[in-house]
Amino acid sequence: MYLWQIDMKKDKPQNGRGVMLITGATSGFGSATARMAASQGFQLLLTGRRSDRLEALREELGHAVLKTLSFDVCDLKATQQALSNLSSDEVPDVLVNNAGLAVGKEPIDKGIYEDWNRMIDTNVKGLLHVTRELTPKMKSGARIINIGSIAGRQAYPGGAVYNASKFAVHGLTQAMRMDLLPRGIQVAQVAPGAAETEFSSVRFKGDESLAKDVYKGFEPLQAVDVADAVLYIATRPAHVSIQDLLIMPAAQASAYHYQKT
Ligand code: NDP
Ligand code: 8X3
Repeated sequence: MYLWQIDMKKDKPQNGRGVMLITGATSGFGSATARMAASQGFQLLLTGRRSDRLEALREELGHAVLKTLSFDVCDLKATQQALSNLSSDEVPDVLVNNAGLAVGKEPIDKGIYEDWNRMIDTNVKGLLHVTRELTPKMKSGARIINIGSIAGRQAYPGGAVYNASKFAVHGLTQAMRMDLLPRGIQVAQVAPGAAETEFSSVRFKGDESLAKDVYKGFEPLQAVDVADAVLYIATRPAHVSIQDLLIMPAAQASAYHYQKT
C-alpha cells in the first residue's frame, strides 16, 4: 500500500508536519495533494468553490482536515473574508497555490474576452489575492509552492492567454522568492506537462470527447505524480530550497513534442 492510500478515518497521522493550505483542492492536483499530505502528517486547510467536494474530502480525510473554505480566488473580498479569520495555529506552513484553469483554445484573433478574463483572474490575480492575504502572517521556515506549467515556459498555438498567465506565474515565483527571502519564506514552482485531470474538460467547456483526445496515444501524468512533486518540496529539510521543478510525461519532450502511438 502506498502512503497516500492510508485510510485517514482509521489511521491517525504519525508525524506532525504543520499546516498546508491548498487552493483548488476539489479536483486534480489539489485533491491528490490533499490526500498525500494528509497521509504524511500535514494538517489541511482545503479551498475551492465546490463546497460539496470539499465536504466529501473532509469526510474522507477525517481529522487531517482543519478547515474547508469555499470561495472564489478571483473575488478579492471573498478571499479576504475566508482567510482573515485563521487562528494563529491555522496559519499555513505550506501554501500550495494550485487553483487555476485554461478556458478555450482559440487563436488570438478569435479569442473570447470572457475566457481570457477567467484565466487571468484565476491564474494570476487569484494567486496574488491568496498570497497577499497569507504571506504577512506566514512565519520563517514556511514554504509557498506555485503550480505553473510547461505552458509557462513555452508558448503554443491557441494557448496565448493561458500561456501568458502561466508565464506570469513563472515570473511571480521568482520575484516572490526574492521579496520573501529576508523573511525566511521559500518559494517554489512545480511546472507540469500534460496531466489527465479535469483540466481539459474545463478547457473544452465540458466537451469530453475533445478532452479525451488530448491524452490519446501516450501516457499522461496523473494527479498523484504532481502531488508527489509538491510533497517532495514541502518535506525537504529547512536548509534545502527546491526552487523549480519541471515534470513531464515520459512521452512529452516539450510543449510541442509528443511520442504518440
Ligand atoms: P482541475 O480542473 O482538475 O482542478 C482545478 C482546481 O482549481 C479545482 O479544484 C477548482 O476548484 C480550482 N479552481 C478553478 N477556478 C477557481 C476559482 N476561481 N476559485 C477557486 N478555485 C478554483 O485541474 P488541475 O488539477 O489539472 O489543475 C490544477 C493547476 O495545475 C492549475 O493551475 C492548472 O493550470 C495547472 N496545470 C495543469 C496541468 C494539466 O495538464 N492538468 C499541467 C500544468 C499545470 P473549484 O472548481 O471547486 O473552484
Ligand atoms: C497544462 C498543460 O500543455 O495543456 O498547463 O498547457 S498544457
